[in-house]
Amino acid sequence: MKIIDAGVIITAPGRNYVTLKITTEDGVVGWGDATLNGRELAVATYLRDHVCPLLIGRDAHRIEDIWQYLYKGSYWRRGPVQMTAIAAVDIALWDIKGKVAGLPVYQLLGGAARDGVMVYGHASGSSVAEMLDDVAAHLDEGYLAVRAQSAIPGMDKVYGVPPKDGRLYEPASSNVPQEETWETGPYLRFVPTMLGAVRERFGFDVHLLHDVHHRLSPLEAGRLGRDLEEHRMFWIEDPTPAEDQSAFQLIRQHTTTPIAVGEIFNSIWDCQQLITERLIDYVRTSVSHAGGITHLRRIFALADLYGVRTGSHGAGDLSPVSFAAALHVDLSVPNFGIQEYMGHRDPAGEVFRTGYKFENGYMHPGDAPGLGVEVDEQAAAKFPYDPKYLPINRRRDGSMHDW
Ligand code: CS2
Ligand code: MG
Repeated sequence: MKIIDAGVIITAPGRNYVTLKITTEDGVVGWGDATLNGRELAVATYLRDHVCPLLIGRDAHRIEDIWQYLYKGSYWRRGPVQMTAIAAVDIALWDIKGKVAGLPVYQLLGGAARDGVMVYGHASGSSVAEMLDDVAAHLDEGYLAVRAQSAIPGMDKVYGVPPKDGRLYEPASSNVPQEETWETGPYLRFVPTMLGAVRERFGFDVHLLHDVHHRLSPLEAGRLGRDLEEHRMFWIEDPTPAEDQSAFQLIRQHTTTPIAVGEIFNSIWDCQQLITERLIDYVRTSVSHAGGITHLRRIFALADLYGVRTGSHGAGDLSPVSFAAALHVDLSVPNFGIQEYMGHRDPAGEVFRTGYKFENGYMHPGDAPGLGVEVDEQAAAKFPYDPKYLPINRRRDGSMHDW
């Protein structure tokens, strides 16, 4: 089944998304998510100039061969731009294979290993009271798991908290990187109180998560983990920058609080030591940044060998195409843990027609052939690319810090 066309759609319905469209000689279309928040055009160019021309004439059924062709064939290895581009091709080809087979992608991956995919939502607030009300709202909607983030006294802005003007939280909100000020002390002193307030009001039945977002040293992360042990966290996420995987040995020496890492990883080698030395409890690699369904399944299979469970990234900057693909993988793997579900703001729904459903804290991708998502190209054309950057953090002394 030959590929006769491959093209890139850049659209900004609420935020920027990059989508790959692959068309076969039989007229079957597959969609892939190629969105890399803040660096969208890099992936779009990589696809348009270096990948799409090489796809023409290839057999769309040969997913693994095309994956290897694009990975080994570039000579240069890994990296978020290349692996997001390969991911988009891979996701689109699995979409095509499902449509041709008349089966939802999860059926091609071995079928459902569970009835539904437990998801967690984002609760946040510019105060603890506001955050607690947002947790309550999520529980009322049926969520079983909630991530809690709140403003930190003494800090003007902090990751994960919506602007005070009531706008929804979208980290890439400025056409130049917004500079935020960070100090670790106030954060380390406040977070146990903030998360303790969740336990005090809602008890221990709700799965409670928190995203540290790469901002602590390994020892500070060990300290935070120990201070949170009484709150029985589901996980703390990205406690320290994870390029140095061995740093997590120090965290493990100090705390039993579960750790989740991986949303910024793009290959199995980024997390190989974390998994094989059991330095993490959940691996968060996403289908759209870690080489697609084909590579993500390899990462999750390795994790399964070591008792590490999945916890894929699912922020709003991963498009509904990759969120649907994530649900198909989540449904099929034996070591599923949890799936992040931040949702997608309107008017994204005008562009991406999705089939996945939320019910009582669980989601299901639906049983439409393929991924179950279609892209309305006429609607997409109404929302031109809108250059945006993620913020950066500086310490009070002006030095750069992780955001
Ligand atoms: C966050 C993301 O959802 C998360 O866990 O880490 O919101 C992250 O900040 C964005 O995806 C960056 O684009
Ligand atoms: Mg995160």
